Order: sequence, then structure tokens, then C-alpha cells
Amino acid sequence: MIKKKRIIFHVDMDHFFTAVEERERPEFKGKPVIVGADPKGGKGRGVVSTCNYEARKFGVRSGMPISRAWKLCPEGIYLPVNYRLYMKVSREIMTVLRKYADKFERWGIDEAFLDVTSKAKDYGEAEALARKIKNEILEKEGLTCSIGVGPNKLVAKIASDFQKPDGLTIVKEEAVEEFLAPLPARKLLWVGRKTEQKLKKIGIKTIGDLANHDPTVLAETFGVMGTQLYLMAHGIDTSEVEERSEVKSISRDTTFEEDTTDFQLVLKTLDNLSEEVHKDALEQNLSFKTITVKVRYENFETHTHSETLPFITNRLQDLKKTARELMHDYLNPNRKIRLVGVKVSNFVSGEKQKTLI
Ligand code: TTP
Ligand code: MG
Repeated sequence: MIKKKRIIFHVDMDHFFTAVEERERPEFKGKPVIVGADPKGGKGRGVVSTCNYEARKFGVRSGMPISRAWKLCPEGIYLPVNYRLYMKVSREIMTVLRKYADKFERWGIDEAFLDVTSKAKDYGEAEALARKIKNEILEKEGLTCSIGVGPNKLVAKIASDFQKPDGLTIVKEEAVEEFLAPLPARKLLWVGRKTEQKLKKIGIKTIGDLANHDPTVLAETFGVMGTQLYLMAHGIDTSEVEERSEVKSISRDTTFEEDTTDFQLVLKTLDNLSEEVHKDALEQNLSFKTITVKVRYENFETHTHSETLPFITNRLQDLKKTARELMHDYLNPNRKIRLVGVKVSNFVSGEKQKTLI
């Protein structure tokens, strides 16, 4: 049986956290706005969650130390992270998006995949539908998004990032390879920094380089991922848009005021983070199986360590105990710790979950 050609959208909100803040406070419009840790006049030690496009002109980026952001853009408006508000807006946006999709998959707080195959018979209709969605989100929420349209999730995801903000990029099946070829290989979803370095070593910079490489050599170098990379470079992705629990993980992290080897402090902080994460999970009626801790040493070397429990839990004591155990190996009196984090994932939702989004 020949499978019907699909049309997939990937929707990604523009500078999400700061866009919500700007909507609440219109006087911020046109000014550089940064959401994240308190910069404390350049001495703050956390990171930037996100910033608006005005701040990006100064070189500020997500994940950057807030002290560096302050150096680059001292005149910026710095705001704390208001998760509750962003989650609420996120749920409202997902409600709008979901009704346009045959199949819907939330992907992070501000992104979603929509399979619209039955709603758009060709790419002309798909374009009209994408514009309708953009308009509705703008009217209802006062926010802009960027949409990528393509024959599969991979292409749609890369396309939504192609023209931002307020973008709409349509890549028809026959144009896929041409569209992907000039883009850097890291745009492929699973290519992290390490893989990117490895690829560069064998002369691969762009997706086109990867597509033209010998697939056998790729498989020898990268194992199963090599074959996957080769297929992705040709724009091949058969994964379905799948409805799933709308939250993939809940996490919190803290950067210490000073790098520390005070393990009591580290473990106390870990407990506090576990409590916050647990509270969020309870509010969303989520039970979890996997617990992850993150540690960053003073030289920024960062490690994560996970454990998947043999049972599903929503109990604080399980979370605290496991997080402490996982952290144990990282407590080295010769290594100062800069940051710790706790994450829960692998959720199973309760009944209430269904009404969340
Ligand atoms: P993104 O969609 O990656 O970024 P963005 O929406 O801010 O900007 P863009 O216009 O480029 O899409 O992430 C969505 C939100 O997730 C972002 O607003 C803040 C949060 N976030 C973090 O807290 N830390 C991070 O390192 C990143 C990348 C995002
Ligand atoms: Mg976004």
C-alpha cells in the first residue's frame, strides 16, 4: 500500500518568555528584554532563559551566563522567570493549535507538531491554513510565531527556524534536499556539539556534505546514528506526529552565589530543587519514573546522571532520596560546584491530565 503523502506543520513561538512579558508590559516594546537569573549589576551567576530580538542584536543568547549578558547589554530590561504565567499562555496556545490538527504533538513549552494532511489537500491550502493559525494566535494571544511546513517532522522543524520571527517557510517534498543542503549539519535534530565536531573532522559541515557522504563510512563512524544522519540529510523522516503527555520534563536548577565544596549546602539546595519540581509535578497531576541530576563544576564542565525507578511515583521522598544518591558521585572535595539541577521525566498522567491542555 502506498502511504498518503503527509503535510506537517511545526509551530514555534517567537522569543516566547520575553514575548509574553512584553505583552503584559507594552512599555517594554522596542527595548532589549532579557528573562533569566538576577544580573545583580553584573555579579549575578545564573543564566539567560531567553531574550527578545532587540537584545539578540547585542549578542545576548539563551543559556549564556547572565553576567555576560549584562556586559553585552547593560541597558537591557532584566526580568525573573515567571513559569506559571508562561505555562498558562502555553496551554492556551496549544488549545488553539490542537483544533487545526489531525494529530497533534506538543514539543516543549512553546513548540508543537501538527499533522494537517486531511485539512490541506496541497501546499497552497497548507499555506492558507498556516496563515490562519498565525492570525488566530496573534488575535487571541497577542503573540507571533514561526511556522515550518513540510512533508515530515524533520523538515517542518528545520523550516520553522529558517525565518524568525513571524516566519512562514514552506518546503515542498521536491524541494527538500535543495533546502537542507546549505544548512549547517547541527540543524539536524540529534546533532549535538560533540557529533558536530566529529563530523567536522571528516570534512562535513553542511547537511549537503552529509548527504553526499558514503553512508557505509557514516555507519562505521557513528554506528546506527550514522545511518540515521544520512537519511535525515536526505530529508527522510517517517516518524509520526504523536499525541503524548504534554509536558516532557519538569526541571529546576540553581547557580550558587559562589562556587562551593560545601556538600551540606549542595545537598540542601538539591532538596529545595526537588521540592519545587515535585510541587510542579503535583500541580499538573503527573507521576514520574525518571530522575536526573545535573552538576556543573567551576570550569563549566557539566554532567548529568539519571535513574529510572522500577516504579511510578509522585512522592517527594523518592525524588529527594534518588536525587541525593545520584549526586553522591559528583561530590569531590577537590572540585568546586557552580550549579546543580533536578529533573523528572518519563511521565504518566492522572485523569485530570486530559483536561490540562
Ligand atoms: P526557544 O523556542 O528555543 O526560544 P525562544 O522562543 O525564546 O526564541 P525563538 O524565537 O528563537 O524561538 O525556547 C522557548 C522558551 O524556552 C524560551 O522562551 C525560554 C525557554 N528556554 C530556556 O529557559 N532556556 C534555554 O536555554 C532555551 C533555549 C529556552
Ligand atoms: Mg521559540
